[in-house]
Amino acid sequence: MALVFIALGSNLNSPFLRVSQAITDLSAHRNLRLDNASGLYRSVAIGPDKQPDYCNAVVQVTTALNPESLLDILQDMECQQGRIRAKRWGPRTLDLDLLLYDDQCIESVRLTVPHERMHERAFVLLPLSELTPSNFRLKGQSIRQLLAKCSDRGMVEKIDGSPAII
Ligand code: A4P
Ligand code: MG
Repeated sequence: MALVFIALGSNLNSPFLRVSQAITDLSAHRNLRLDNASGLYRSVAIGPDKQPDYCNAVVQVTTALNPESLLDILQDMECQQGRIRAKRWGPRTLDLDLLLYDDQCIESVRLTVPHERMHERAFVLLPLSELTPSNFRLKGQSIRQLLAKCSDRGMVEKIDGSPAII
């Protein structure tokens, strides 16, 4: 069994409902066990043009699936929620990224794990910090250290308004 972290993002067609529904769908999948889910975050979009704000979250899942099979499932779920891949970093109904798969480093045509940009994005690091132990390290650094260097640190807030504990 592998311990996996998945990032969820949406900024079209009721983003908060999209992300909540995706968490429900992940928990209902017979090949996945949802162990934990972060709260929901509102974040200013990083990317081209002016885009609506995102809803972001991270979940922790246990699975016997290999990384590529898991990616198949995530991409199916994105399609079911009506995602059309128009342009890179463009607005989307649902984006599901495989952040971490145990402590594996994967470089294949379809997959880069750990996710290439996760260490520099507060909209990933803040929800992830709810689920990881205090000794968690990425690229040798704690989430607090990584967040101090994030350009979007001030553009991410937890939905219930409570400050993220970090
Ligand atoms: N791929 C490679 N590695 C992975 C991985 N670890 N997990 C490949 C998932 N997919 C991975 O992805 C393009 C290809 O990446 C896939 O075919 C897969 O084989 P995509 O989802 O079609 O395209 P994308 O999401 O537009 O590209 P990318 O590079 O994944 O974008 P990011 O880095 O995920 O950024 N701003 C805010 N506030 N919140 C957001 O959630 N998200 C993005 C997307 C931009 N700005 C944002 C947010
Ligand atoms: Mg993606």
